[in-house]
Amino acid sequence: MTKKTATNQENSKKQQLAAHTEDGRGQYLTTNQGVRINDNQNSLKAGARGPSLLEDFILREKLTHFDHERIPERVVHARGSAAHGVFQVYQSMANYTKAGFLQDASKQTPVFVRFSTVVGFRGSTDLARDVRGFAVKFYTEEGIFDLVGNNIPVFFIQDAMKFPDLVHSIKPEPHNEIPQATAAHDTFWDFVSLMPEATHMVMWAMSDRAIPRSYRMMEGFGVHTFRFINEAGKSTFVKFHWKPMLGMHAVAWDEAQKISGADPDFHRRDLWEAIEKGMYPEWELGVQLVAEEDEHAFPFDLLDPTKIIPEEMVPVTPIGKLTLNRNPDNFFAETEQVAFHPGHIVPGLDFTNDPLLQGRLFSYTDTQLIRLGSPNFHEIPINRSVAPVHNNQRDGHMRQTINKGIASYEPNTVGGGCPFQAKIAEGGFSSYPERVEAHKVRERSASFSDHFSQATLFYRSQSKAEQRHIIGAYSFELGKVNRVEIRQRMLGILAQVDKDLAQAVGENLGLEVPETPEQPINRGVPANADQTTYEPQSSKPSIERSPALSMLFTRPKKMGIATRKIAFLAANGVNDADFTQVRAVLEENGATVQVISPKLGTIKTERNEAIKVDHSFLTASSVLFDAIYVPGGAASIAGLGVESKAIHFINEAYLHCKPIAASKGVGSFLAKTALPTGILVGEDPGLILDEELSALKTAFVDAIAHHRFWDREEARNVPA
Ligand code: HDD
Repeated sequence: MTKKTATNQENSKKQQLAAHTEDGRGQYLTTNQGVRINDNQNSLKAGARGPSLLEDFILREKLTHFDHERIPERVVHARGSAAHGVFQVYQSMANYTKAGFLQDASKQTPVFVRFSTVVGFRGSTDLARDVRGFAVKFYTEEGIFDLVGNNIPVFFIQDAMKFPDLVHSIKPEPHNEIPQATAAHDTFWDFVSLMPEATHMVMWAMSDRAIPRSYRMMEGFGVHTFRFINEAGKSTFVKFHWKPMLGMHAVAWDEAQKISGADPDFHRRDLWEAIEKGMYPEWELGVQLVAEEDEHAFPFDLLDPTKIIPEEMVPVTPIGKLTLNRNPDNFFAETEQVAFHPGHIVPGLDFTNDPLLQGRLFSYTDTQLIRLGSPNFHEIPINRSVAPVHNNQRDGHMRQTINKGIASYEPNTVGGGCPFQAKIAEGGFSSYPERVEAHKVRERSASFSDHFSQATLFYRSQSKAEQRHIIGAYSFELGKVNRVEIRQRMLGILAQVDKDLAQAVGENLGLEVPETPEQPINRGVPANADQTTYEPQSSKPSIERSPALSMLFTRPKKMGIATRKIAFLAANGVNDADFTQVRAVLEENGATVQVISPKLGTIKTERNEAIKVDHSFLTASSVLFDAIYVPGGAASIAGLGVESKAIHFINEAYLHCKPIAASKGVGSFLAKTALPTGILVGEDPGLILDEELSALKTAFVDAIAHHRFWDREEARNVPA
């Protein structure tokens, strides 16, 4: 992440939004009709103790507007956070696409990006185990392009026909609206245990990808195969990837659950604060390109959204950079009212026949009509194109545009034939003339029926720690399922993916995995179909291992500790050198230090300097920090030693495999914690407990950059 000057943030979209931005500072309070208000405290009454009068237009207007403040939340992805930014391509992509925003390396295209969870309601927690939405609106000079993706590169289902079933199964159960923001209940696992095509995506959702440390530290994917179209009309298949410059990092599952209590806005706050500090989050846009003639060169179908193209088969080429550099001014006006749509594309891009994508092309406009209430949702400032909009669409609720002239049809002569169609050479959009010759059928292509091999590839490509977390996640989620037959059916599916995985989960659930498990039955079959044609086909993964699938094997482009949050545990009498020197080195590296003490206010150092306390142990929790440091100072150590929450703080950070540093002389306090002593400390590079100050500083910065020391999980036995 880099610090940028404000001038980089000036762009056509910002100027457009400025015309719609209101600022009440230094202004009179008025009604919506512009009448200045003299009394905003009392309604109009017949006598001070008398009845209120219907005539009170000020009260009526205020209450009516308030009564109508809420709009329906998104049926999925209801909870989200967004930011403005820019996208810049590295070099012209003209060989593959004529899209204007991908031609010129000096051009910055304004963007608005919304991240979201999928299942929870608007007020739910950020740290749910869930897929994250990663939706990017490009305000290009040729119109709006929305890349409406997720942080997982595949989807649960292969056909949009199943989307309402999937969502109904994962949302809270309909009779009592329990549980909130989680898949861990009977209906979801009932559904996916009957639909083997979900197996691959469920595996990703049980991995650490589903509990990211930050929106800034996760990947994004366009999921479907799209098309690039160049000036000559040639098509190339393309899959889109967003790669975070900070690398990918997760929290521990136990930690995620505790963050949900301590700070349900954890991801929202993190994104907001990073941008406010000028530490702008960045991603590279990467593409996997497949020539048109290679459409059938893979052992899976490019149109099947439950499949990836392993990066080892087709590399991801970085083509540009996304930088988020400005927080929204108003959550509702921008983040809530933004309307994404995979069907918003510009010349140079086109769709494929992926049946999930095809269904999405209908669903997103339809949903905005109920959510935003009018076909004029494109006129809401955040949704407006910066390319000029001229057409003969007219009227409707809340129409903003004042269309001049009498010709609202085409062709016409009374309006001089305007607005007129654009030739392709003038930027007119034309669909790729793909040849299609087929019977009209409701069918699933046989090339979509390998449901397990990529799930196996994913599981086998994970590190030991990541596999342990996947086993833990299945055990947790299925442990919340009440019907044993559903758990058992899921074990049957897992046995198709990896026997050891099924065995480990089965053991935690107290269930047997049969020696030769039966092939799971696909229940997602039409009434008249031949069941055998829908049976899941097991085939060998096309490659044995894909290191790119592991978060831990994938190194960040920018290693470092910028924007990490470090807790300093200190009380009166803290050692000056320890405190100031370690704080200085962390802050120089872009990290944020917060001082946690038994009480709020200030503490005094050994040399009587005052230090502001950021949180007492009452409002702070170790789960909100990336690493912990305990400076020396006899009185400070004694003060912490009588604070059970300080001891718990350390134990919990240790449990969650975080870096912990303590200066020399802190031993009496550490002895009260569950940290290992002596030789065991040396075996854990995340524990820096007995170093001189200069060595401590270097080792601590390295440890924070490493993020987590998951190996600790194997041996630990921590009372936290
Ligand atoms: Fe969807 C929202 C991503 C399949 C129907 N979807 C929505 C958002 C994201 C995605 C990121 C939130 C956008 C925002 O921030 O406003 N959806 C995906 C991905 C999918 C996918 C990556 C599979 C590859 N979605 C999908 C299908 C359908 C929908 C198959 C229906 C046929 N999605 C919707 C929706 C939403 C939506 C109901 C809810 C709110 C909205 O559109 O604007 O129309």
